[in-house]
Amino acid sequence: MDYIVPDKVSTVADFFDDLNLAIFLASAFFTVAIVGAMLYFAFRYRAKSSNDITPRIEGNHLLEIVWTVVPTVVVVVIAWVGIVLREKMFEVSPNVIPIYVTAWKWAWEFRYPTGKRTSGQNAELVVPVNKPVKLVIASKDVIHSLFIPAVRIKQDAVPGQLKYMTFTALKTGEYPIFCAEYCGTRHSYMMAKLRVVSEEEFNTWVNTIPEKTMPKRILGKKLYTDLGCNACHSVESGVNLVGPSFYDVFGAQRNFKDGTSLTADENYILESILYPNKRVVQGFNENVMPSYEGRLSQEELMALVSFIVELKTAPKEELVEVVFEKDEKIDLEKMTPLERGKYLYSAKGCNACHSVDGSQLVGPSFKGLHGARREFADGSSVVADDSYIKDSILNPNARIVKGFVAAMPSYQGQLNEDDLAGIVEFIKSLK
Ligand code: HEC
Ligand code: HEC
Ligand SMILES: [Cu+2]
Repeated sequence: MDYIVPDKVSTVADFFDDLNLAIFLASAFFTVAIVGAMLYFAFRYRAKSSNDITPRIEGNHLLEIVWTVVPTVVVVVIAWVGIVLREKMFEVSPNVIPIYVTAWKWAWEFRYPTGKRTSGQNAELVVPVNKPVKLVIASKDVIHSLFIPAVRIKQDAVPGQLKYMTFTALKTGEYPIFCAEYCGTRHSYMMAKLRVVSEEEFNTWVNTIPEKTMPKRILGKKLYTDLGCNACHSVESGVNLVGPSFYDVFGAQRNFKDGTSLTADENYILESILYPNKRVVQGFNENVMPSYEGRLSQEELMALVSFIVELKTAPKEELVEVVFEKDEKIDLEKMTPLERGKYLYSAKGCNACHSVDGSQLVGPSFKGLHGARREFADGSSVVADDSYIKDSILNPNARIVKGFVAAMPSYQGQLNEDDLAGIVEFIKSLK
């Protein structure tokens, strides 16, 4: 066997090869038995002269039972062994090293929690020997399939979803990786390399990072505030705002309004960002969180997922303060009221729920708001003047605008008079 199968380096490889050999031998046995019997009967009962008539035999219960039961048992055993093997391939052990894999036309990218990354022509999946790794696989465009023959595992990369694959490599060396799903003209160039190294070598490699690349979760943390997720989700344990705290999500059991439940994995987190209303967490409202489908790149989505997944394990100081070179010092006092309002609109995350172009997000658009008549859920109405706008920001739930839910947090204590005046100016300017 070793001469006709590729190198094998994983814990499941022997099991896989044995099953493969067993199926091959069973097929060979039945081929010989069936074709042999056929040839024998053709010879044994051939017509010896033109008036030699073969007897016609009908029905033999014993024979029929035997040839139904035996193959059924054989097929069930093969299926059962296959299921056990499949379970082994996807079994996740604790302390497993996560590696984020992204596929696109036509390259692979491998990213590690430290920020180390390899891709394209130099794509290398580097793993330590004898340590389990978990691949979290995404696709940017069409379906691809990550196939590592030496490890005997294969998993599709499906756009809009995350797929997993786990393995433990047992032997150092270099082995090829292919795309096993026809994905276009340069499909056959979509190759990468699996490099199994010693644990020390792996640790040095994974921590040597060219200066500019940063861990995905840091970009995720930036997006968390840039996109206004922080308006509805805290990162502190047990602190629920409009939505659940991110701290307690990954690996925890989530219970949904429809009575179903699941353990939150990466794929569930991605799904919650793309399709928030597909599963609504118990104790929270549906149709509050906007869908981010089509608004974020694959890279940004993965960054948000790693941010939430690694929240508990990331170095604490990272979460407290992350300084980005781009962020300049902001001096509110030097701004005109209009500039200040515009700045606060995004800095305070109002933009997560209020558009400035007339489109409706979670809350009403700011466009044309000032001076317009507002109708409330309780049937009353008022013309939106400066004091109405200020009051809406400080006591958002005092009056609920018709057609909306009470999703807005109060900004009492977070904005001073000048901030409020600035926001009013900004809203006024949006005619
Ligand atoms: C307007 C408020 C709002 C904003 C903005 C918002 N969310 Fe949510 N989110 C919610 C609510 C409410 C829920 C719970 C209901 C549900 O499951 O849809 C939720 C649920 C989630 C969940 C599932 C949490 C769990 O406990 O299972 C994830 C993950 C999530 N949001 C991620 C995000 C990310 C990432 C962003 C920013 C890109 C974001 N949300 C922006 C309101 C919001
Ligand atoms: C989590 C989502 C969310 C965030 C963040 C948010 N709002 Fe709102 N806001 C709403 C919703 C929903 C309504 C409509 C329901 C209501 O009246 O409370 C609303 C209503 C308003 C209104 C009244 C609008 C009208 O049509 O009469 C104003 C003004 C307003 N918000 C200003 C702000 C400002 C300024 C910020 C940022 C400092 C902000 N909001 C942040 C969700 C949000
Ligand atoms: Cu491909």
